Amino acid sequence: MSVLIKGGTLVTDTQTMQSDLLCEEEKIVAIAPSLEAPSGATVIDASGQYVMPGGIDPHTHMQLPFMGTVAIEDFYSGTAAGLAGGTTSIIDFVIPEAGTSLLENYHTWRGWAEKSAADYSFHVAVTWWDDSVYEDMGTLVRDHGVNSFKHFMAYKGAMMATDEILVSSFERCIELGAIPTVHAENGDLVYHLQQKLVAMGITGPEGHPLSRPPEVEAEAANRAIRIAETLGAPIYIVHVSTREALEAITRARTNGQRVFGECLPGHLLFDDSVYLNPDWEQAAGHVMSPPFRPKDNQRALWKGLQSGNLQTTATDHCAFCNEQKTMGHNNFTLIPNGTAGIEERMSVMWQEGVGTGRITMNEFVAITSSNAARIFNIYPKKGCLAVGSDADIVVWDPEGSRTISAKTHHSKVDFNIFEGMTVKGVPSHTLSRGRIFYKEGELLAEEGYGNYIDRPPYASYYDALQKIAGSREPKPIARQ
Ligand code: URQ
Ligand code: ZN
Ligand code: ZN
Repeated sequence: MSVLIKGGTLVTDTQTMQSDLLCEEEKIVAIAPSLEAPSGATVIDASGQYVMPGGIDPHTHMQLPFMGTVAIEDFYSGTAAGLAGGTTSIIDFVIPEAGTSLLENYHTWRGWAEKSAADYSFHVAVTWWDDSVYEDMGTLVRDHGVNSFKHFMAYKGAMMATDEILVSSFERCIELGAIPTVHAENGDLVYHLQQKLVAMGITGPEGHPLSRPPEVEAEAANRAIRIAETLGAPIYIVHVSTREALEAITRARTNGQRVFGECLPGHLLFDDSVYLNPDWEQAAGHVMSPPFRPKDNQRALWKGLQSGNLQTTATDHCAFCNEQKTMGHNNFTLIPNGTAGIEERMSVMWQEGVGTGRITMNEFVAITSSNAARIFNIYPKKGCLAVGSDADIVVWDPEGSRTISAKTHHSKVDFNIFEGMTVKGVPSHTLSRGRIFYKEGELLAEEGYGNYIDRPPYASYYDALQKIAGSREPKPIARQ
């Protein structure tokens, strides 16, 4: 199966050039001007279009059991919707209930993801701690291609990681050459404010942002960054939504600390007025955590992307339909938290980023694909246009446009936070490992085509010790 992409302008995170690109057997095999089509090859005329690495969404939650229900998007429909939007890989999350085996949960999620239409990988959440968690993290890194572990500092009583868990897990990440990631909100503060607001009779969606003010994220982000700094761990902060959290990241990075930040298109576009919509469904449909913020935060986040202090965009695609959202009809704390976006991310970031001059096309590729590949150690297999890279490619029509609607999107959810938005800049073709699955408005996704992406550890602490002292694996730190 050969596909020749002719006449396009190749755009990577570092280069822009006129060239043809040939894919064969899942890989990119040639990048050069005026390539001849091998016999039987499919030829895509990319003249007037851009040829870019397929998007990588490093933060999704397909069919997540959460807040008493299950996210409606499954691994097939979610990855298929991603292909329709130009995204060719996702990194989802295994989120064990506290007290349950990380390894067993990993295998459960692997089973769910078998149906994926595009490639996928998993961050594994550390929601509790004992020696078995310590051991399972090692097994996951060594035998299962996991190099990142998630910590929810929010969601008290559910999956909240205490500081003690952060310290133990961050230390273990250092030993293994893995990167810790955090959802940075102070879960104790949120819980306290939620109880206070409900007791005051504030039970509608307007209570959601009031229970999670910017300080709640800023404190947690700074705390996680300082813990990582003290221990010498890298750290990745997911869905950064506030100026203050960005300031903490910027300070640390300026200080030479290895801190990475992610932001979502929703936090770049929407403000907290969405929660004041008199239409309950509209307001509840925007309930996600951290919440959409007062307007000045959006400007700060764009500057974070422009300055390089935020490196990736993701969607946190965690889709609940209107009926599920009504679980919190009388109490906003029970509204399942989450919004969708995997099909919209690339076009929204193109229009609002490149289209406005905020970012260059190369920076667009960096923040929608290559940076995530580099941070999570799958570059240049993913996030790259080079001979030998996976042929995950989006052919981008900068003149094409479409109007976003839940009526026409490919997601299973019946709500879209970008409803009615007309975006200029859309995929004309999306290829996953050399096969065309989206072609000029037609989605051709195939259930089960997606492969699991192994993500190797970074040079681990053990390797360093081995090299320096030739010492054996150090004893695990005695646990309380
Ligand atoms: O917190 C997350 O990232 C998951 C549970 C999705 N929900 C959300 O509101 N962001
Ligand atoms: Zn989160
Ligand atoms: Zn999430």
